[in-house]
Amino acid sequence: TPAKITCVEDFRQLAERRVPRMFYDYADSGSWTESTYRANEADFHKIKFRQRVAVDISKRSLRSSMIGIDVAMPVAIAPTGLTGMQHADGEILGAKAAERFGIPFTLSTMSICSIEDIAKHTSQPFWFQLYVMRDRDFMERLIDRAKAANCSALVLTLDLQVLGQRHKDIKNGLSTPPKPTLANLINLATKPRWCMNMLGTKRRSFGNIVGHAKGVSDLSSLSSWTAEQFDPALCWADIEWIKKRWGGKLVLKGIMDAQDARLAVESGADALIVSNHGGRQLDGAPSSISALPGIAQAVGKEIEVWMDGGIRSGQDVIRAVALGAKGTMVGRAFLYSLGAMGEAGVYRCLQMLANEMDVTMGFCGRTDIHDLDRSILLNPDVFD
Ligand code: HOC
Repeated sequence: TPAKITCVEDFRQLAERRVPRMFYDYADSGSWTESTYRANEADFHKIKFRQRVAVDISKRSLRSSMIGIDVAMPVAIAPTGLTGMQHADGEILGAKAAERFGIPFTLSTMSICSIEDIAKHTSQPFWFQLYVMRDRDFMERLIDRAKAANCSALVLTLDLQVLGQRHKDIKNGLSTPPKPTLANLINLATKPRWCMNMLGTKRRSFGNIVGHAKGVSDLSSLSSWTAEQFDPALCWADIEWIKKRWGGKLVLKGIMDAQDARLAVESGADALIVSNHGGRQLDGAPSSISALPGIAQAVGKEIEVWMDGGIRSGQDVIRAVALGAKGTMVGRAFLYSLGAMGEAGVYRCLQMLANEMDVTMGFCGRTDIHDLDRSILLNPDVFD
């Protein structure tokens, strides 16, 4: 029951019960063998803390900043596709919970609720995630809409120019909304709460690309649309163009290599995100946390280095910060809590992460998130 939820894994299990199979699987899967997806989570457990005692830890603070924006803890909600299918109006609910908690929310281009929906339901600036598409006019329109909505950062995804195959999505016949097949109807009959919520909203297909991607609803039309639209010729010159056109804070997502990290620094971006897209793209790539130290070292203090992928607790955030991340992003922890309990679930999940971070920091004998570095770990060189 919701009262017994004490960790992200509990949210995952509840979401699995409450969210229709195809959307739960969409959130909870990786590409091909899912080895990278699994490594993202497993590698965090290879990092061991140094427990310290008899240090005055009575006053502790997690407050930090990400690209100059004050945050209650160094965690932002990651951009996730089809979020409004985990729970009706999911992006709006996630943005509201993040705003209430004091952390940034990132809206995906492939969201159900639109940029304008989020702007209407929040009062703080949120972040917008963009892909590089062949249709530059469409990109410009999206950028202009994000500007008009007062978004305070553009998060540019660089690792989805081709699509990693996700077996479960194909097998489930992923579509939004679900097609009324017998299998889907049987599954939906076991999800009355989700159905009731969904009946109460009109937001059931892609809010940002509507009008541009006519007829895109199921996996095959979505895959063809992304294959047509997402520009495989993307190169660093495009990033320069986007930076100019946007004119605000720019964050590059999907950096897994120290050489690319240097190019990201040279591009003038404000931050980069060490990310393998939650193990959903290049299966066989290393886990994000194992790639973080090398990239952090290559970048130094020139721009902020963040990471995402595999964070399932506040302890994982502390591990990432210790290994050089100025910020982190959570995708699945957000989706599980949203699917399980809507806005209240997301808020509770953020509280849980903060509490785990706070206590872990105390066990390490530190009182301020800014004082965390490799010295709080027993094996800081585990991924060197
Ligand atoms: C067929 C889905 O980044 C993800 C998102 C959105 C991808 C759009 C194409 O699922 O990893």
